[in-house]
Amino acid sequence: MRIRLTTMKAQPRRNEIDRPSILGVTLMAFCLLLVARPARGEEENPEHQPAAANAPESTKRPNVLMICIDDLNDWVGCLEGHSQVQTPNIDRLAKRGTLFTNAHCQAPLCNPSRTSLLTGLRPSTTGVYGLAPWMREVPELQKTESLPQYFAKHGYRTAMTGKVYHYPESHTKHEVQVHGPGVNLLARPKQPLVKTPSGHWLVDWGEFPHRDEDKGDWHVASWTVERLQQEGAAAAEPQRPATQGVKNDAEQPFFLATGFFLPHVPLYATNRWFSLYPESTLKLPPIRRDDRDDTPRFSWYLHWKLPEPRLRFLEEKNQWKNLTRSYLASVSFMDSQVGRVLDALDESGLRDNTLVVLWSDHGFHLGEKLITGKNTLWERSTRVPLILAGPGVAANARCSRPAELLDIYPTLAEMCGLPAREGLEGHSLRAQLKDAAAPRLWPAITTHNHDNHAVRTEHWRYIRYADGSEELYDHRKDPQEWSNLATDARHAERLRDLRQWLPKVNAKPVAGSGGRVLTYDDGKVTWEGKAIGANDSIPEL
Ligand SMILES: [Ca+2]
Repeated sequence: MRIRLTTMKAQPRRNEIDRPSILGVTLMAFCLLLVARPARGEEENPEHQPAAANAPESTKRPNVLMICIDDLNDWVGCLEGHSQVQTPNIDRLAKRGTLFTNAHCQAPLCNPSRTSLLTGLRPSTTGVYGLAPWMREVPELQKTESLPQYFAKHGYRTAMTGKVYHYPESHTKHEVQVHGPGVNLLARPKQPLVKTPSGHWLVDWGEFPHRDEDKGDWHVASWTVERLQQEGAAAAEPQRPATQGVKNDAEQPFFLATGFFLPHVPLYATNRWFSLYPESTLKLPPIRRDDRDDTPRFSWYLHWKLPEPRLRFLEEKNQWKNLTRSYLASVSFMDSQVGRVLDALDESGLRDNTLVVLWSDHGFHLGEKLITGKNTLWERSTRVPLILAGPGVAANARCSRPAELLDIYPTLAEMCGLPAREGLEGHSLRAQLKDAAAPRLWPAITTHNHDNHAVRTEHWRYIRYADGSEELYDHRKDPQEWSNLATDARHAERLRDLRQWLPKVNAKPVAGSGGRVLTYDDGKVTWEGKAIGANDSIPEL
């Protein structure tokens, strides 16, 4: 048993989820091998895995519609991250599929998160931690088959629009066969609505009169809707000539990725969306003023100086409610665009043979832990919506097992009957898509910059920073992660267990790294190329 477990990608053998004995762990692992792993002979010899071996019940390979969202935390109705948020469309997708309620990003920042999801590799393996570089500039990643490329290799027709990768079409032209419109904010006020300390043009929010039809995400949704209409028409009309890569060919299903930019800043929305969240009854996220008293100083280094302001600025300038409303309004607008896409899928007649996956690249703080933005290893930055629906997926199911965005690549490949791709670091969620209660061995691991990691199990979050400082939170008693238990001797054994999950590979930042890059070498901390002294005061705004 030990030998077999050791062959499982050298992951730690022990799982602390319910503090089981070694025997319990062994049994659990054995069950997992039965449930989730192919027989040993098949595992070691890819020749024994025909393309259709894991195909869904239908012999036809499903289409894939991947809906990607930027900076959306768990403020969606079905995840209950904010009691007032209105996202009827994401909620209806969750109802007709499986919602992962404990899903986490691999990095709390766009470029490393998306690079990880699309290559199937951890940030600690790629060495991509910052907003730069573009992944194809990294020699080791130049030939890596990305998720859409792998689908194209196996006969899928691939297309994307909006923000799927962090980089624009000038960089991504070899990633898919057909490109729709990229990221474009379009409707913007002439002057910023809020004067923030950084003055960064993206960091702005507020109600601003414009037409929803003039927003970039509207255009992205429109292109996707049109594409789905064309696919539906082609499927209904076998003799129709192929245009723009759209054709009726059962051997060539489509892989269509559509990426929404909101609720990424700037958070501009019209009165229609603001009026959903009246200021008089608005609930602000719960915070504790002393929350950072028991977090290591190193936790501040992860977001030492961001364009996103601290809570203190929001309070001093009376902007906390406005930012919260702007975020909620933008979430609801974005949700309405998801709704247009889902409606088009329903109307295309392709719904029953299309696997839909919806994810966000990371979360977002709105005052929690005294900051706004991302770039932390806490729940608010790492927890994301992850929903799958369609053929082979249980409907109206909620899975609380830890899941990673990294799991999307192997999951989609398996659900579509593609051969298992070697070298992926995630694990297929197929067992949980059939039965949300199916056991799962692995925790979710989030990494921010070199050698800072969070390990999330069903009930615990463990954080270890590069200088060795640690945090531990019990989610059954402390869902806001207010009380750091890492120094409590009663948890020593749990900490030992959790440390075993930390990635064994910790690549240094690749050449060309930039944009929110933190390094820690020989006790010296450097943020974006500038040294931070051990006694430097923490930036307050
Ligand atoms: Ca605290």
